[in-house]
Amino acid sequence: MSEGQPITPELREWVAAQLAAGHSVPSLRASMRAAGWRDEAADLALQAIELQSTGAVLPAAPRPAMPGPDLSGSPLLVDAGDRPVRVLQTMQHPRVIVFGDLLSADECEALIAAARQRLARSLTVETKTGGEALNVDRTSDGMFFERGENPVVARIEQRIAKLLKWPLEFGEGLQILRYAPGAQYRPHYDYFDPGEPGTPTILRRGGQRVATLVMYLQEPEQGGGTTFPDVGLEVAPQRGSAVFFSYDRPDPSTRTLHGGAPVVAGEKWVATKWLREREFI
Ligand code: PD2
Ligand code: ZN
Repeated sequence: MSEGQPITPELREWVAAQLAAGHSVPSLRASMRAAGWRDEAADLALQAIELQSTGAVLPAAPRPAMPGPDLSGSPLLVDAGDRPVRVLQTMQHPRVIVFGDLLSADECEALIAAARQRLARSLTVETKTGGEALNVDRTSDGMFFERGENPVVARIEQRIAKLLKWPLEFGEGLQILRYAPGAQYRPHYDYFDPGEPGTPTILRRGGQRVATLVMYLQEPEQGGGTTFPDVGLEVAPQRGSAVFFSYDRPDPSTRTLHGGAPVVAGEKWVATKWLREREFI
């Protein structure tokens, strides 16, 4: 069990009362999650209480601890439900996976067409205040789709959930970014800085970000790679491909510092899906 979430007598009583009232273990787990418990800690606490009181063992939560495909056996293709996706490159630390053939050319076009009229100069989430602000480190234009907003968005979100083995409901809406020549996204972390005063407000909705998937919708003629400066990695922005990376704690030790290199010629378009630790409503 994680530190700071001990099995108190009150918790034991609450669990006993809920079970006696006929509530299921999954519903208890959901309530504990809503109250800020991490799933793994909630499962361990529920299991410990159940074991102590009845000797029975609860079924483990089916969800793995972190998003990401099962790459045991080093498959070249991963089943993403409606489409096999290529595994082009992997790195352990930071955890980075480059996927090929994640999106069709038609899907890339459809996302760009639906986003184009709604672009505005990109804002970034301000952990100082919990709001959003213009950021000189990010010179792209962007917009957000609602989750499931149109059939193409919904289909791609289902594919991502299956590929990364992470519930669709734990994902933020898709973000679309367009980089004109000279535009870039300077190196940053995608998690919310725990030391900033606005972060607790942001975390109330879905908890921390734990992974990022950047999908390339249109490749520029030159520049625009996604860089990981700590490890000297640069991913080429090839249409239909994507780079996935995950971070199991909001800390630079994850080595997930990353940026969008300046576009030198042409226009780069991406779609970003951020995954949270809990349901993002
Ligand atoms: O467009 C990119 O390559 C990029 C780089 C870094 C996108 C993001 N971060 C992001 O959307 O967070
Ligand atoms: Zn980023």
